[in-house]
Amino acid sequence: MVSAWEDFYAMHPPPQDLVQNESALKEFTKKHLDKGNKVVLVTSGGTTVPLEHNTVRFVDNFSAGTRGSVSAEYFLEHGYAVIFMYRVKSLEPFSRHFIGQKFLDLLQISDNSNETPVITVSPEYTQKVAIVLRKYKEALDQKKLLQFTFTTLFEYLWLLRSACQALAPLESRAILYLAAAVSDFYIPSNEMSVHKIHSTGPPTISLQLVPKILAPLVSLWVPKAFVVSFKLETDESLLISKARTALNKYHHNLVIANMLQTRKQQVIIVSKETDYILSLTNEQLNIGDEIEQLIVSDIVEKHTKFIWSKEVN
Ligand code: PAZ
Repeated sequence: MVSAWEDFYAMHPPPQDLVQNESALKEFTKKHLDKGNKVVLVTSGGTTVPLEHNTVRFVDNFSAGTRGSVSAEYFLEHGYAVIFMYRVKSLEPFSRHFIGQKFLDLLQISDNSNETPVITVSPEYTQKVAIVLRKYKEALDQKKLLQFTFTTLFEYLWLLRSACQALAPLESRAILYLAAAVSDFYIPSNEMSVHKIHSTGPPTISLQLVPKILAPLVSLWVPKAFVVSFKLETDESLLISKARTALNKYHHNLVIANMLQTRKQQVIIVSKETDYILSLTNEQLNIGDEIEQLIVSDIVEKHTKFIWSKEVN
């Protein structure tokens, strides 16, 4: 019998740039495998579910891309090579420090009417820019950061599978850090309106459940990798039980549970054996400390033990 996820891939064609992305992924993972580096796939941002083939309207999933982009920077600091798979226009590592008006506020312009204006970084920001820029250039020089974008659920799932195929040879040296907010419901391609839905009356839209991709991911695509999924809830009483249900069902390594309202200050690390809180105080939050630093240190420690345990056995 064909499983729901196989059906899903059969019914939704791959994005046009997938073949090109697959060769970039293979080249990246091969290089880091040969060098003995550890590689993490970080997924980040929300997927959309289009309501029309010629998409004017879509259903979106909440995520600014903070968790993923900040975590990617900390993984690089720990020596990992990072594949960063993110939603178009969500936050990216390094550039996240300089978005929107903040970027313009960093700059100063000196105008001498006869000459080309000179634009420089204001002295009060030079140190901050230099710190971020150095880390960014180092990641690029060492070819340790590879980025891909998605928008729709379909693009995300195709790219995720290809990334897993490229990561599989790294076995226990690979981490999957699945922080993206992925749609649970979608309209199948063959039921989607081709053109913009008319607004002559209230439309009836019937959504279907997205197949649970963690199942083939853990059992078939990257069975030897260290897999971390995220669970976002708004009802605190469900958080731990939902995280445990996911662990028991998919048999991966960790679930990081977080509440929408407090996600920047507190997460719960849930494993088969235990669960515990990682958190920042209000003071730490106010001075700009980032909870992702705690999360990534914790994961790196667990991943190191995981690799040892696989090498011993
Ligand atoms: O991107 P962000 O920092 O705004 O939010 C991160 C998050 C809450 C989307 C992430 O931590 C998460 O929980 N992702 C999984 C969401 C889910 O349960 O589908």
